[in-house]
Formats: sequence, structure tokens, C-alpha cells
Amino acid sequence: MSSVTAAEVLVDSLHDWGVNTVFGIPGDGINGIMEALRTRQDKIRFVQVRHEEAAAFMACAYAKYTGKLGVCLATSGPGGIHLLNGLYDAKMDCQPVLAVTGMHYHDLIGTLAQQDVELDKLFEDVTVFNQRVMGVTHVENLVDLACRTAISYRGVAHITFPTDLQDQELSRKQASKRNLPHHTSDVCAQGARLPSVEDLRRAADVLNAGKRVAILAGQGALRAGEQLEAVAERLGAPIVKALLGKAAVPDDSPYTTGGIGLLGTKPSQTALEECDTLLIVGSSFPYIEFMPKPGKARGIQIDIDPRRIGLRYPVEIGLVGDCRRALDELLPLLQRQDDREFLGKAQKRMAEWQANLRKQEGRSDLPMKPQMVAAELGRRLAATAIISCDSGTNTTWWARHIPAKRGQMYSCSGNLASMAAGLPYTIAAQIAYPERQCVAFVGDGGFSMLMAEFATAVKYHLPIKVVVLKNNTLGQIKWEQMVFLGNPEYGCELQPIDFAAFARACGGHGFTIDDPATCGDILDEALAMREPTLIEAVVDPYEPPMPPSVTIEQAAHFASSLAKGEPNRKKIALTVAEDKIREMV
Ligand SMILES: Cc1ncc(C[n+]2csc(CCOP(=O)(O)OP(=O)(O)O)c2C)c(N)n1
Ligand SMILES: [Mg+2]
Repeated sequence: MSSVTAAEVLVDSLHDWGVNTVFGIPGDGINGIMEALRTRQDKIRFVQVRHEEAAAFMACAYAKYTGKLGVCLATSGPGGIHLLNGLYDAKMDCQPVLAVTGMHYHDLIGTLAQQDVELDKLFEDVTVFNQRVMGVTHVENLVDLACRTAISYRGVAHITFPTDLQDQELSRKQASKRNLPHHTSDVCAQGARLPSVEDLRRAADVLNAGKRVAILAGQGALRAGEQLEAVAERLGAPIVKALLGKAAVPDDSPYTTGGIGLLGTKPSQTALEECDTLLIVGSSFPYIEFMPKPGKARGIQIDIDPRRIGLRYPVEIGLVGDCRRALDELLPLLQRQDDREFLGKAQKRMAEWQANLRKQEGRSDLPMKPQMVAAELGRRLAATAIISCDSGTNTTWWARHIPAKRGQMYSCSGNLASMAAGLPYTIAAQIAYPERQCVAFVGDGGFSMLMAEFATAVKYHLPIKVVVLKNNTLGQIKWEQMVFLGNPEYGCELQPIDFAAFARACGGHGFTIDDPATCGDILDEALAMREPTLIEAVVDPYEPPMPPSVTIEQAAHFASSLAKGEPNRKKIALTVAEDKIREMV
């Protein structure tokens, strides 16, 4: 039998776990692993990125969009440190990700040598599994347990690998006497957790007794759309969607009132305020001020993670299990609610809300309104498009003005709410689904953080489309400073970049849209491109992302920020006043 190196054992084991893509950047701490990847290119594709943070975001997005393990690789010291933000994104949105990092020579660790960072210690907080390789015969056991733990506990596993051990040949002589070869398994055992019959019956009793049931659907409900709609129909219940649950049911479903929270809709907020019973399906939506007051409604929660039952609302019954299967079991126990008034009212309010959105989207102002750009894009997206966004005001426009259609996928950095995720998410989506339309909808601040990844898309001929909302400001923060604290904006203006020229400089296509009259045609042309394409949309920096309803405190803060010397107060006041008037007429 020909000999294999420890790094080859790592790569072969990953392949056995079904891994076929690894995102990363080489370095002297992982060159042994790179060699194993080089000689196994037919099994695993190595995608070279420009920043390890992007590799971790890609691994996270790969997991989100495929349901499979995402894998990233970084060298010792700085490479591993760069991964962290993307790994936290995976941790906080509960995605199975394996990070492999390099480490210094095994016998120099802890001796102040170059790049001697004990990454296992650093990664302690972000991981559900975190080990350093102690010898060549350790690798197979570690990989099996790392992959299994990441998948079963929906979190980040980390293996850090001393560089000199990577190219050592596997010799069973080195194994301890209890470490028999191949004593671990690479079988991916899927849990089929279902709530107990008793709990399902109790939950059904509560739901059947409700007169005004609302459903809050999150990321965990993404693969349970049909079931959600069936339950909503049976109970006459509106479906309110948390941000990560945007694609759980399409926005044209008669049952949904769209998103919830600051970037959600008023009808969703009202539904949660007025419901007497709340069914939470796969969501840990963190803004509890939008939930019913504790005790105001009876609560039922379905979640795959028992720890999360009762996390944000004091529910009476927790159904622990896969949302789709749990809803399948629940449905036959539910009686049809004959009083359709609660759903009917929500639908009426939603129609009014939609009419207001359409007004915003139809505006032909210069500079362009971001709502208009989002809507024009949304109209043109393919039936199976995958659309990722960043954190910022762009998230609000994405959430409200790009309607999710059946068959599309949507995601962003949800609980971490990190900027810069949109582009790496889109690259990962395109790698996972070469035939689908993959689009990033991002802000100029977030995009510029990891914009070098556009060159990654060019390198691999990925026909991604990136829509950059260019408002030359960290828009979201500007509004937060004014509306939440009553202060003038500070530190928010951005040095403008010619993003279209940048895209061309990378070898891709670059378009600029600055006029509503040509916006649609340019989008058509850009979306038809077969190489990476960036569309820079020059939008109004003074357009506020209005919350579904403005509190008196927010209005007072806003007024005080203008009075305190907000530098752009005239333009801002005019824009806000004009928006308000248009809403009324
Ligand atoms: C990595 C990171 N840094 C800072 C923040 C705080 N933050 C949230 S939104 C935002 C502004 C985003 O600006 P831009 O990408 O231009 O989007 P816009 O709000 O203008 O649409 C900032 C700084 C964050 N969420 N993530
Ligand atoms: Mg911006």
C-alpha cells in the first residue's frame, strides 16, 4: 500500500464526508494541506479568495444555501485570525462550518516564534468543536468528529494543524495502542427528531382555542413553506417573517404580511400586537420589542434546538424538531378557524402597505430612490435566483422591495449583521449552483470592505451580478445617530469610488445607473452578462429607511439631531417631508 501524508488523510477524510469545495488562501502554515489539495483536485475544488474573512463567509453561505457542510482553510497566525468574522456569522446563524488552520511547527508552539498564534485558544468562543492535531494518526479521528459535530450541532468546528505534521507520512507505528486504524466512522447520521405525540396534541389544543393566531417564521422554516401555508390556511393566521425567513413563503402568498422588525412591515407589527396566540416556527428573532408583550398571547414554539425554546417569548409548549416534519404532524390535529377576520384584516392592511411601497418604488426622482432600484431589480430576477445582501439601509430595501418568489433563496448575515457578507455569499451561491442567477444587493460601505473578491469571481468565471447602492455614506449609521440618539451624523461620509471602473479593472463588466428612465434597460443588459458584472446604482443618500411606525421618541430625536447642527439638515428635512407628503397623497 502506498504511503499517505497526514494532510492527505485530512483531505481524503473531508472527501469522504462529501466535501467538494474548500475556500481559502495558502500560506506556509498550510502548504502541506495545499499539496494534498493539489493532488486531489478531481475530488475537492480549492477556491482561492483574497481575504480569509470572505472564505469564512463563503463557507457559511455554502452551508446556508445547500444545507451541507461549508469548509474554509487559512494559514497560521494572521490567516486564521482573518477567518473569525465569517466564523461568527456561521455560529450566530447556526450553520455547519469546518475551519482548518495551520499552526507553527509542533515543537515550537508557545515559544514566541513567528506567526505562533494558538488559534485553538483564540477560536474557543466561536466553535462547537476545536482541536489541534497532535500527531499523524490523530487526523482521521479528528476530522470525523469535527464534521459530525458541526453538522449535528449546527455550528463551527475547527482543526488547527501544525505545519510540520502535515507532510509527515502516516505510519501506524506512531499510533498509540488504543488508536486502532479506522475506528471512527464518516457516516453522517441525520437526526429525525420529532416532538412527542402528547406535546403535539397540547400545542394543537392551544392553537385551536386561539381566535387570533399569528405565525412567526424564521430561518428554520425555510424548507417548510408548504406546511406553513397549510397551517396558516387552517388557522386563518397571518405569517410574519423574520429576516432570515424571507424566503420561507413567497411575498405574494395571501397569508404573509412580510417581514418584521425595523425593516419589516406595519401589518406584521400589528399582527403580532393583536394576536392572542403566537406560533413561532424556527425563529429566534432577537428584537423582542416587536413581539407581543410577555403573557399577552399564548405561545407555541417549534425549533430544532431545544435550548431555543422560550428564548424570546414565554411559550407554553415547545415542539422540538425539524419544522417541516413537526408542522406535518401538527396539521391533522388543527381545526379550521371559521372566523377569518384576523387574517382578512391583515390582508387588507397588507394591500394598503403594498400600495404605499409601490408608490415609493414608482418614483422618478434624481438622485434615484433606492426603493426604485430594488423594485426594478426584483421584477427582473429569475424564478430560481439567489439574492444575498449586506447590512445597512440596503437590507431594508432588500427586505421590503425585492419580493421573494417561490423557488428563490435569500440570505444575509442575520444575527451577526455583519457588513461585507453579500459578495462572498453570492460567490459561494454561484459555486454551489452554477446554473442559477446569483445576485448581491449591497451598500457601498459593505462592498468596499471585501471588494477584492470581485476579482475572485472573475478568476473563476462566475457570472455573479453585484448591485452596489452608491450613496457615499454609511447610511444606516447616519440614520441611527440621528433617530436613535438625536445627534448629528458623524464619521459616516464615504470617499466615493468609481465601482463600475473598478469592476472593469478586475476584468469584469461595470455599469452605472443614475437615472430612473434608463435603470430598467441597464439592469436588463447587465443581468444578461455571462461574466461577473457590477451595477453601480447612484442613489439618494438622504432617503431614510423608515421603521414600520415611527415612535414619538424617534421623531423627537430626529428633530433634535437637525437642531444640533446635522450638516445635511436641509436636504434631509426636505427629503423626509417630501416622502411623508407623497405617502399621504
Ligand atoms: C463589519 C461591520 N462593521 C460595522 C457595522 C455597523 N454598521 C451597520 S450598517 C453600517 C453602514 C453600512 O453602510 P453601507 O454598506 O454603505 O450601506 P448603507 O447603509 O449605506 O445602505 C455600519 C457601519 C457592521 N454591521 N458590520
Ligand atoms: Mg452606503
